[in-house]
Amino acid sequence: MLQQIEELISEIKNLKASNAEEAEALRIKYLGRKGLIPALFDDFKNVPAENKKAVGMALNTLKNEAQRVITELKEAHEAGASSASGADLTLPGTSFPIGSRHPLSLVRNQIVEIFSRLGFSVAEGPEIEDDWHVFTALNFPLEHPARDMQDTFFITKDPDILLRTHTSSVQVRVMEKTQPPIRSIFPGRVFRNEAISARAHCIFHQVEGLYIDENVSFADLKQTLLYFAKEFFGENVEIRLRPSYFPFTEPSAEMDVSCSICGGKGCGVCKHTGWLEIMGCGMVDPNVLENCGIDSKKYTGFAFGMGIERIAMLKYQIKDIRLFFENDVRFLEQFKSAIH
Ligand code: 2NL
Repeated sequence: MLQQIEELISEIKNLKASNAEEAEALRIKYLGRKGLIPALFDDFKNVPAENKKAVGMALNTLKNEAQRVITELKEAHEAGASSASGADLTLPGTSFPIGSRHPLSLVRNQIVEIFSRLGFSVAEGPEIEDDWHVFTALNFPLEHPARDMQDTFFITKDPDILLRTHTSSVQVRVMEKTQPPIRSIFPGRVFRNEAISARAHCIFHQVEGLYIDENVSFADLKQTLLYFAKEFFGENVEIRLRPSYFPFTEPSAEMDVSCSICGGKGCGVCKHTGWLEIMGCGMVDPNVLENCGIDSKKYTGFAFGMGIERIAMLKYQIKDIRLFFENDVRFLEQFKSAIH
């Protein structure tokens, strides 16, 4: 009987089943109520006393081995293509919705990318500023209306501490730290104490730029901004500069681009002028250079500033600035983009 048990053990070790039904048939054959192994257990009573220990141990090994092998065969088939619940586990999973960049980030990144090709680096600075960096160094006279509480957010009783109203404060910090040549752009969030409407918001974003070196001229300003306009709005865009005024530049100008909607013929978007205003610019006032420790006899420079919201509204034809700050996914989803 011992020999018979040994043969069964090696037979069981080599069992194969190609599906769950075959595995179940094997279970019935070896372990079922009328199976081979229970039959051997029944014969156990006929084993002579002196052999009982050895045969008993062999029988237990046989039973354990049969249970292990047949359970493994069953589990292998249950974990296959069709599970116990009948679900097809080879189907692709449910995909998560992919997020998208905010339109202001897309436009800012595009502006930064265009100027980096011209060798401009990017600099950032604090949103909470002092009077010197936001106004005084930039040639704002003491009585200038921009300093008024109606236009600027002061966050403590101390009138020296305020939220920056433009990113020019970062340019002042860079000029104070570094001698020319300076060629940088300054993207960032700015704050103005304004009533919120479809066209204005108390928080918005700017990109300003600054180029200071020996012999920088108004022609350099014009050529740089023309390059930017063509890269951003397309090769066929035209620009025009209109005289303007800023405390920190002299001379100063506003730059318009030909309306991309009507191609300059006149439409609702450009208010039938054919032109869209996109930024302010000018030659840095010598007083500003001196305030920041730069020799205005040796160096000249140009600067410019644009509102990112305004550019994004023109680019995507967005009619209400408040949409940028509501973060409604139905709005944000419209800017899914493969780049940036
Ligand atoms: C606008 C106009 C402008 C500047 C910003 C600047 C900065 C320094 C010195 C001189 Cl430190 N200028 N920035 C110059 C001209 C215009 O922005 O309409 N921005 C939205």
